Amino acid sequence: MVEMSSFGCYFSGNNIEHLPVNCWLQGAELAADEGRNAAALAACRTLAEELTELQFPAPRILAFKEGSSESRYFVSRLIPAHKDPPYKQEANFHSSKHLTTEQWTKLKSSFVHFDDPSFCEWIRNLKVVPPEKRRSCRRWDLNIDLLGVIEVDDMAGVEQRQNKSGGGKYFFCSGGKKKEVKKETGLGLSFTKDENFGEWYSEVVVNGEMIEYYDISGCYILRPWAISIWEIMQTFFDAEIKKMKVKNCYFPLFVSPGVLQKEKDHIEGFAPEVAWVTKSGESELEVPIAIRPTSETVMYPYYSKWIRGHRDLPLKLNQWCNVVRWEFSNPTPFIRSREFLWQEGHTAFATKEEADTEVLQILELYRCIYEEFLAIPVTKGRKSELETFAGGLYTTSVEAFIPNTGRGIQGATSHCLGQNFAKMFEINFENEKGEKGMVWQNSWAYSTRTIGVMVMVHGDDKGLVLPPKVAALQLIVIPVPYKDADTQGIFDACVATVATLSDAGIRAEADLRDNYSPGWKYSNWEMKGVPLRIEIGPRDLANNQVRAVRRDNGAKTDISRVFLVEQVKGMLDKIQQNLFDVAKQKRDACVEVLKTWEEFVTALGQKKLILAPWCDEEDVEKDVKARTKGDMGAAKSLCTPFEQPELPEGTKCFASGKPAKKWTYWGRSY
Ligand code: 86X
Repeated sequence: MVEMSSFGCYFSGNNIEHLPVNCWLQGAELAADEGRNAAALAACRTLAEELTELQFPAPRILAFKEGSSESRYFVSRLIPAHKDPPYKQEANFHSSKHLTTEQWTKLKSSFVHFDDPSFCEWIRNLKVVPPEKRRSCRRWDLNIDLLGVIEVDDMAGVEQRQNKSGGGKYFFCSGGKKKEVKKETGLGLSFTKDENFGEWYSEVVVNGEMIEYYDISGCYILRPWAISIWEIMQTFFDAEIKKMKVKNCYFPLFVSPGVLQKEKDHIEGFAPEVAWVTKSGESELEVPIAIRPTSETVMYPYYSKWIRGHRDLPLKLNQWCNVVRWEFSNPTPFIRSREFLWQEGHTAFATKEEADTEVLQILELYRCIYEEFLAIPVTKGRKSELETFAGGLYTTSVEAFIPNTGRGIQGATSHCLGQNFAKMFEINFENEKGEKGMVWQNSWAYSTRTIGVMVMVHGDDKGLVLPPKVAALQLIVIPVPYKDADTQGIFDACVATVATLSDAGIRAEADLRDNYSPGWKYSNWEMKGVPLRIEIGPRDLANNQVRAVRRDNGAKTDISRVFLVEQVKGMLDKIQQNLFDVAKQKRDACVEVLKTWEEFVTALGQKKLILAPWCDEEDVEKDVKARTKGDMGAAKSLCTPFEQPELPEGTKCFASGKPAKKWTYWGRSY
């Protein structure tokens, strides 16, 4: 069986002489490289043959391993998931610069997206047959040593889709989704959270003034509304780690290639995501320079230099910085962006015990950020072997869940690296007795992804919903003047209300703009997610009261100005708690505790967060991934929660039937 959900072939016409050859050749190398890719290549090739019946010139074919960075790149460039302006959604292969504008336009316009399920099904079911049965390849010579050729059982479904118009055609098959046509519904959002979550999210983050799209795919402008949330979390976390004697520092953004590749195991698999600087002005750099995707290789050579004896330990450094990972799949603001902000902590200890302790202390801070600040329930636990950071010993994480999509999302990670990096980077020390030892290291990070999870969990059809603890503005005061009522008096009351609340440490402002109606302002601040709105109209003025409206549940309360501060504080606390409670209720409603494969498959189809007994074997997890592969992405283990339900003697693994060792959360994830 050829396993792939993404393959492509490009049929070059005579009209395009200078194809991005490097790129196709790279495909060829890949194909020659591995049996599976060769099969994929052959599938493309046979398809090309069948579809064109030799009416086109020899095709150039690319074949990629499913899920590889190359294939993701390929998909994302030719079927952009990126929500960029159309002119930015261009494939940008290495040699595409050799194409003239016309050639490029032609290439683009000859591109066809195939996502018909029967077509995908067919291509996935192609079988590899031994070389002796191989058909003559006629003039499809590609200088590739094929390991096998595909026998086509049934082309019926495909024939109808042949393109007989001549000229170049590009075919593509993926689990891609059809983009829905955006419907304008006037004010507010054009999509509801339930109907079209993806579009809803994109619209909310923009209309809520959190982000602005940028002219580079996968990069977003973080507007003050988002940054202020980041800063509030940062203030908390920074103070907490300082209590733990962690010091802040800053290492350079750039990484030399030698250093980057030093830790091979760790870099392997990530390499396609590394972004490089190759030029200064017009001249090529002698040695290209990488941009940090994470800073292990940047920092650890200096740990080696700075750590000599036990008195240099522990070394606890943190940096607040940006990192770049050139992702190819479905970029999503905050959730998966090519540049993001994070803190990365890197610590070194004399003993494993100290390292172990810190891993959990940091994890607790991450729980706190999610649960206490962002009002998002998370599960603390340990990652499976397959999901553990390659360079580390064990990985712990806080895991959140998005009920609407039924996907888990890793909230933050705290790794114990063991002594692997110490070995690689020679981070040694001498203990009290003069004996040589290697340090034990940890690393931990949380990123601006936190903000995306918050939007996804709490946002509603009116826009963002910000938990009071992280909202830049906790309360907005809106004057509601009425005809010939005392407008000045109302405005004065608004200003006074803000002053009173600000003095009490509440982040409040009045919206006194005279070019917007109160109604427009209500919607605007609802879109931005301000937790509490205070309206002051003539009646309120007369009664020395204000009207408070909660963003989370719309509840309206009249508050006497005498008790303003206590009442508002109480309401903000209630909102914070309610957001958490509702989120937890929704998440818990999605949890399905089960024991068999059949139940697992059903639950997965119902977007559940699955808790199942597992034998904890890597191959079994691989098998689960393989067996659940499809358009929605495979299921994987999310974490093994530290809080384990009882596991009765004799319980079997849901996937392998072997004796279960633990309860583990499973699901699709971001
Ligand atoms: C893994 C591991 C680790 C420090 C953390 O999770 C906490 C903070 N780092 C990060 N990781 C990579 O190592 C990595 C490496 C390269 Cl070269 C890359 F391009 C992408 C990566 N993504 C994740």
